[in-house]
Amino acid sequence: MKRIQVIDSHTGGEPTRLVISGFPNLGEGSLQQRLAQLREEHDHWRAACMLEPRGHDVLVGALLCAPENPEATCGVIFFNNSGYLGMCGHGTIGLVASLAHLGKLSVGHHLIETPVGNIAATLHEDGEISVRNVPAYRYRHDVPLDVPGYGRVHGDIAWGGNWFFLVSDHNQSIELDNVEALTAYSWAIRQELIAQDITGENGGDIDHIELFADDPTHDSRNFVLCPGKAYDRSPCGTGTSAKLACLAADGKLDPGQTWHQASITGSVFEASYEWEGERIRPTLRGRAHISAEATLIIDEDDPFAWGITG
Ligand code: PYC
Repeated sequence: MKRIQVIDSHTGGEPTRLVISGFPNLGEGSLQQRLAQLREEHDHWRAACMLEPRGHDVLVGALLCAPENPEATCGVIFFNNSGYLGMCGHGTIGLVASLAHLGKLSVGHHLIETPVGNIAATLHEDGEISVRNVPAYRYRHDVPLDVPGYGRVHGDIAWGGNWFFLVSDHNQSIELDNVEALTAYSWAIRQELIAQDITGENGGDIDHIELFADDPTHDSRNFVLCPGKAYDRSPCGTGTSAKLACLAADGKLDPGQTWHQASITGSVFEASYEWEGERIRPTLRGRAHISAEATLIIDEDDPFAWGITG
């Protein structure tokens, strides 16, 4: 039997499963190299933790790694039911809360390595966590897209640690009772981006679709469809970063000004940015709650030991 030690948490309703131990050794290379090794040689470990019967399509995994830089608190590789994420904002908040729960991290600033660059996280006295994300930017503005069955929409393509297509002219109701329709709509947009070979910079896969609406008490409400077809229950840290990049590019939000991004479930991230050359450096603030301490067991006699795969 193989045993994987995990801590489960949720950030604004979106779950994170932090893998503390039990995965194969990925060596001491860069986080990018270790991600490549995990993807190419050990992907079934991701599947075992993320897919049914142990996981589910909403879950995001975070593999705790020793950092390359001894000054960093840790490294992390994020993944989900369909593959790997560059960065994950809600997942970083979950990572910090989980390490604090284990007594491995204290109030203050922490450098964290990810495959798409270094980030900084702060655990505040009140238990909230800020994440200073990788630099974000808008790559293309107002891209028209004819979506079969729905008609023309326009979206911005922006990087916030993952690639996003951000749409406001959608005529959809961003309410929890409309999630099925929002999922079908956003999936149709994603399929059409693929069909038309519309990508992020250097061919980056636009694997997150983000729809916006007004919100009565916050600056905006979003619906974010993740790569594995589940929607983000939190306001999505990388999606909020992509949104800030667009607001900054349009001159609609000043550096240091606070943006309250609500999710479709009603959870909220507080966000702001600073300019860093042509890009912005977003900071997100939120809170995570611990939901489980567990040992996953992989029994080789179990026909679904490595997950139910399509
Ligand atoms: O918070 O960045 C995020 C995120 C990405 C996918 C799910 N959550």
